[in-house]
Amino acid sequence: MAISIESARSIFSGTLAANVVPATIESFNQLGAEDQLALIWFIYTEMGKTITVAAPGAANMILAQGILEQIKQMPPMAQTQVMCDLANRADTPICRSYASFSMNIKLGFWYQLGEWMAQGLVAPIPEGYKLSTKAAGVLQAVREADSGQQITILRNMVLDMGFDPNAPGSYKKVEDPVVVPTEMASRSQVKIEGIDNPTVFDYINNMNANDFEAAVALFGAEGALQPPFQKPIVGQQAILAYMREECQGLKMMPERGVAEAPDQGYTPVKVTGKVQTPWFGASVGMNIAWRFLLDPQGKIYFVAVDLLASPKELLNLVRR
Ligand code: 45D
Repeated sequence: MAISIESARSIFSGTLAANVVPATIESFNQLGAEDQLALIWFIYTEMGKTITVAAPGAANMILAQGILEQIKQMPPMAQTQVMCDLANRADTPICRSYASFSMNIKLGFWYQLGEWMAQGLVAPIPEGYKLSTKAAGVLQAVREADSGQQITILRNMVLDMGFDPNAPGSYKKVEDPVVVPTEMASRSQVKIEGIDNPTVFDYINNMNANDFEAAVALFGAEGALQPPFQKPIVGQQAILAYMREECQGLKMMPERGVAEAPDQGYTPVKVTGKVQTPWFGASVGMNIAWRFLLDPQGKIYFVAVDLLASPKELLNLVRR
């Protein structure tokens, strides 16, 4: 069979991803806005007892500052309305602005509102708010997930809010400032048990150095990157834009892997290990698999990044 991005997606098909994430998001989307906000509040405060979220860098937040101040000045009822609008994806100027923010600005925006809610400067979730039965079920599912899965669920809940960024008349997307890569002399070099493939090492080491241009240069012209629970992003330019938004400050700690014999010149490589996000640092290690398919020139034709179902999956290097 000819090799395609579609066929590449099923290499190492025995890899078990954390399906609790999309399943929880789907149930969450069926809840009313107030239930959604209260649920996120409960998840966030429960998580906060064991893991701490880092304050976002001030430079990134300048873009959201105007709207945050505007919300802070509002009477409590209006503040609650803004938050419900965001959850309802209503067509309002604030919801349009929110949709134009990068992922990190969206997260930082809610981080600030959460701080202000705790301090009583923004309308809190009413004391004793009772979740609907359905929302309580979602909360229970989140409790049973591991911390890497919990923060992914939270992130996806936040990313989906605001007004449809693809609707006509939407505001131009605001990009994060481009980060300067770590200088060569201070870069870390990972070791991966069972792997000696230079492309794989270069990929991880460049990502850890925030050198996204170098990382993207490892992909073939038609290469693709598939993030957890998403469709592949195809082509170097699209991958670079994605990395600049989503990969700043990630710490990738691959542990082990396996390289299979090439099929029609294409080599499947699976690597498993942990990834940390700057938002939670070392307090949350996400269990991750990278499923690479390298082309005959050793370029990345395809790589899927999976959030794993359990730590047991870190040891699953079977082809199937
Ligand atoms: O609504 O190799 C309140 C790729 C209540 C790239 C609130 C990758 C009301 C290639 C609490 C105020 C990127 C794919 C809300 C690798 C309310 C590659 C606030 C993987 C919303 C390895 C909520 C990277 C708040 C990975 C403040 C897997 C929520 C990265 C904050 C994963 C949530 C990163 C935060 C993740 C979540 C980061 C800060 C999952 C951050 C999650």
